[in-house]
Amino acid sequence: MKKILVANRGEIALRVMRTARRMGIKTVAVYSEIDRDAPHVKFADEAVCLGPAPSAQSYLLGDKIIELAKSLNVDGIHPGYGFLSENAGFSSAVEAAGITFIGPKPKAIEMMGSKLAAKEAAKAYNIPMVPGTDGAIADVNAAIQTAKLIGFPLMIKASAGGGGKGMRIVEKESELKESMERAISEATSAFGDGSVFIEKYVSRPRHIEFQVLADGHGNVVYLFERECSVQRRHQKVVEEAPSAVLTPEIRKEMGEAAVRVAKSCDYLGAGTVEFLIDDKLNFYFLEMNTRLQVEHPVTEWITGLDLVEQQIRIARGEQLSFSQDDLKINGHALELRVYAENPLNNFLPSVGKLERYRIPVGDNIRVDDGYEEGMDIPIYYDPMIAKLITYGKDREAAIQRMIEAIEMYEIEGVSTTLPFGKFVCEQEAFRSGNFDTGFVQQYYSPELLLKDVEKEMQIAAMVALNTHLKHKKKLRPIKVADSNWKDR
Ligand code: MV4
Repeated sequence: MKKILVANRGEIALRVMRTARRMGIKTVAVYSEIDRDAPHVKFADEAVCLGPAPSAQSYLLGDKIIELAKSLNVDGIHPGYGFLSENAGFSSAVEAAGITFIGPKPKAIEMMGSKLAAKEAAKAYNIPMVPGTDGAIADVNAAIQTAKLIGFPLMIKASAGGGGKGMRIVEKESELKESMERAISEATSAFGDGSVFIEKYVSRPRHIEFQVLADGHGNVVYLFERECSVQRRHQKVVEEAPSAVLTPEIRKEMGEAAVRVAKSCDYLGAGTVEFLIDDKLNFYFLEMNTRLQVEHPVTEWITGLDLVEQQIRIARGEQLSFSQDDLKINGHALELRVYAENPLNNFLPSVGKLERYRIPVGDNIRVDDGYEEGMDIPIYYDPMIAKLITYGKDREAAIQRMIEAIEMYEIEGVSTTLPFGKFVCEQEAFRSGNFDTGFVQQYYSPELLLKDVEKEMQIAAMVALNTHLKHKKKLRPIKVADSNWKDR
């Protein structure tokens, strides 16, 4: 593989190209008109404009990207995350054009894109799943029968949904009919597929996902877990590896289940198997994400592996160069997603210009970003500015380093989730490790954050006043009589 096209933008495009360059592979960037001066465009060996800013006219134009790749003699296409990354049609068109798709085969993407197909495949591999219906339920009467078996509360989920889209909780039988009808009609309009199914509702679960790697020679390993329970409306905010609650025994059980999920769809490359885990540490397979995930750096830090390098090696047909027994967890890593959003105003996107932008530097700090000082954060894409990742010998040290790194990070011109990240790191519930997906709802309020911010502003004002008073003494103006300046 001599030349790779990265079909993405921002931090992930840059991150993929850095590894490619290190491996001696040439890079091609694609970009929209608004990203003309973006770092990923400047970094690449070659760059081609796709079209206007809206993704439907640029980053989602799969056929145009493939045509470009052919004309530039590209050997492989890396899709990053989002955009075309989990589009089976794209992956299959790439391969049909004689180019390597750096990711799984279309069949696996398609299977795991359907929650029902995923559960069906997993069933044969002895993977724990939440009790519920085996197939789609269309009929309210069938739903009532199922509900009687599994009990309330329950969840209706869209088969084509995922990441929290197309889900609803049903507390009691009287709500079931209307919820079913709504879920089906929503799924039909949102995904063009009205299939829904029912599961028992697991209350206040933790969200723990396992990273897997599968090569084309039958080797599949797990690179341990990421704890992603600190979420806001299904948007992850803080992720960490390893989880504070897994015992070595449960970790092994879950990891081996994740490997079986990968085998059930003949997986290739880097993938993530999501589990729900309840307060008794029972775990249930939820879904598999067939892409490199935003939060992959925490796994890289605790395993010492470069996941993009692994993806490229696997795509080139190489065997994994290590086995499960070679893999060990080393230390603890934390990631904060730095969004251009205002945590004091309902996390509304705060787009605008990065008037000042200075990243924290030092040991045990990694920043993956795709912006520079002076750039605008466009309204057209995800408002994530950067990922701030810290490392420590243990969880406590990683959290402490995160707080220090947040304090060193200077961003002016837009509001960000940096103060929110610090707030999370300082909560007793977070520090103890004893939290679940209800964390943000339970502990966060803009009023509490405002108190923090005001306290800091007061301290800053006091420091400024103190400095001023100290200097005032030294800078007392000299008497006019001592001056050499003469009035004329
Ligand atoms: C659930 C659940 C409780 N019970 N399924 C949300 C994202 C999607 N991947 C699945 N999700 C959930 N499925 C059952 N049977 C609770 C959630 C859920 C959740 C899961 C992970 C992370 C955050 C969450 C927030 C609310 C609900």
